[in-house]
Amino acid sequence: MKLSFRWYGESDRISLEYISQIPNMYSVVTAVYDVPVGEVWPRENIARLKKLTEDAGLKFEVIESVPVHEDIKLGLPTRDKYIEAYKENIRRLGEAGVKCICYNFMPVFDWTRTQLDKVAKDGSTSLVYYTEQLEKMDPLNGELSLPGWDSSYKKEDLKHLFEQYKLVDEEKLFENLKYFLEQIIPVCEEADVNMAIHPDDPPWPIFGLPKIITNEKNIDRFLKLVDSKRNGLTFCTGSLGADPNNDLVKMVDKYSKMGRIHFMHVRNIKILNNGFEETAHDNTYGSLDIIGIMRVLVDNGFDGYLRPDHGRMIWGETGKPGYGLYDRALGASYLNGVWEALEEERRK
Ligand code: DNO
Repeated sequence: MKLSFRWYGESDRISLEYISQIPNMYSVVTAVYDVPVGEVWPRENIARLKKLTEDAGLKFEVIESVPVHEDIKLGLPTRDKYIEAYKENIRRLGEAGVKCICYNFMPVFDWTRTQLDKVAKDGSTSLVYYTEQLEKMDPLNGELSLPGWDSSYKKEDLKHLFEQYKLVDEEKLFENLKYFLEQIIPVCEEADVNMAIHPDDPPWPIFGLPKIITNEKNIDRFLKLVDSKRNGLTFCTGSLGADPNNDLVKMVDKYSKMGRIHFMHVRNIKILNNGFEETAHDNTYGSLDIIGIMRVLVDNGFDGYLRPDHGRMIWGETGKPGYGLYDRALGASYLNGVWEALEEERRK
């Protein structure tokens, strides 16, 4: 596995130097952030990110994300121009040596939590999702601010978007995803780039919007939409793991054997009756079998990218919810240690 770490570009408070000091760190995971969704990324911006990364001794091989324009998800006639721009981004990133592009196909919202700073007994804070809090949230009242949330939407645009999504159910969303994949995957073959879809987080419909990358059955269907290795997954344990019906070890085993996992997001969560709480990465802190997941990856010779996912805020750190340095670095080190131990065990 290639250990990697998300970096939000030059405005990130966490320096590339710090990231490179985490043992065994291989690649950054980053993106061009100052270009609106649906537009082509200037070559200079890509080259700059690459240079900064490589100067710090890290690889520039994973992009998270190239966001998909809503018109593509909605299947509007205007989608073709946005798909053309997407293809151009794939080509440009491929030219710059990028091997893996993470993206998602979630309507309107990226990942959703109901509270960003839930204090635990030890004084750390983390992101949580409680059903009763979600029920009180109204995405149309103009006050909602979520971590994965495009804050450039105006209240009116949002209303319109929600109206448009009334015509899009799961079937339609699958159809629109297929249309998109059929056009971009051939470009990926030429550009030597793997696409890695991020599951829906949480893996169930919220605010009446459809969700499709949620469980094994739907992921099987997704992989067949275009049956090419280039059409693969970001397997996010915390997202899929929020549904206790998802057998993560089985799924990781199956999809890594198929060579369809290009990117692993590993984190732990504690599943509750009314939602879930993000915890430290360590096996005993949450409900997920992190060691079991790592074991099948080692057994199957996984050589894709793997990153610690959201960290808690600890040691007084402040910053982007889920994306501080300290707890993610602990997570990286923990995952690296588990990996080394499992590999060692296998060699004996
Ligand atoms: C959350 C992330 C997601 C992910 C996108 C991929 O922390 O895992 O925001 O980057 O869904 O497009």
